[in-house]
Amino acid sequence: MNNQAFKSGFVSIIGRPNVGKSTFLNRVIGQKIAIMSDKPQTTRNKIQGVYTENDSQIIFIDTPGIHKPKHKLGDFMMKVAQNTLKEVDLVLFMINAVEGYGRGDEFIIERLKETKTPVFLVVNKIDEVHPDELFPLIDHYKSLFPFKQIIPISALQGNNVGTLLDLIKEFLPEGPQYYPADQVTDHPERFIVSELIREKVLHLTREEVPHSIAVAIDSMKRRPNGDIIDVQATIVVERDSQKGIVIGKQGKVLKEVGQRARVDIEALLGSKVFLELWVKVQKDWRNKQSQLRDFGFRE
Ligand code: GDP
Ligand code: MG
Ligand code: K
Repeated sequence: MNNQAFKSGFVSIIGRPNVGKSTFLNRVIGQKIAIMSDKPQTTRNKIQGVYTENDSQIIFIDTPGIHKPKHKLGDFMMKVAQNTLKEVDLVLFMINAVEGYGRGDEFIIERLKETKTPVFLVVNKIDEVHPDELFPLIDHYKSLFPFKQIIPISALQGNNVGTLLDLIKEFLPEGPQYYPADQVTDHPERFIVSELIREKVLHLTREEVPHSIAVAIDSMKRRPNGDIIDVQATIVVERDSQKGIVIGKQGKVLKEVGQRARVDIEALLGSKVFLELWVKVQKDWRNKQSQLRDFGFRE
């Protein structure tokens, strides 16, 4: 009989864009719930991934990148991220072993110093560097902040990810099992669907459409006979020129977005999906705080 108490807690993953936060989360949870992209700041909302073992449960929060706010949306994201840091049991500060120390990290470390939450330094992408390069990098970070643990990993290949999970478990307080063991996310499916569509737009338009685009799910309903889910969504851009790019010549780009998104949404929902997409111009929406909520930005 195992008489050790159940452990559980909330873990926030922070780090500069593209260090591998979503890749890590996806590897641990084993399902595509956070959206991966090689463009920065794909993840704008909190996404919880729940990792359950028979003696523990880790609830991961993939926070928006902390960075110096340039406009209202940035401000809002910062507030979300900072509140998150205070609420969690542990923070994983992830860095990229290839890029090394950068000014974005300096800003994050300043924020970390403002909370009492313990922090692990996770050095990701070690598959891309020689071990000798790691030591000076780690020493540098050590001199900046009293990390409780320093763990080099490769989120992509899986090296040391198990070790990191064990260390997290050791650190968690005794607590209840918050979620059923088979639940990996408490995020509404609608949000994941909108992120899947947004991801396809970003991929297919390359650098031409900025991250300011948003996707709103207008309707998501299963047909009465049960075998098809109808999804209607609107892609919101800031300028007419962007609308043209998203639609493409003779609607080619939008059609491709729809086809690729549908495949992923069908996999997510386990059902045939009929997807309809619209594109709408809404000028300067980033600076309109009141509209943020409509697109699912929550505090
Ligand atoms: P996020 O912005 O921090 O969520 O970063 P992502 O998880 O979206 O990853 C950004 C890019 O880095 C993607 O192209 C990933 O495939 C890549 N990446 C993530 N982890 C690793 C890793 O351990 N090794 C390598 N070589 N690439 C990685
Ligand atoms: Mg991400
Ligand atoms: K990203």
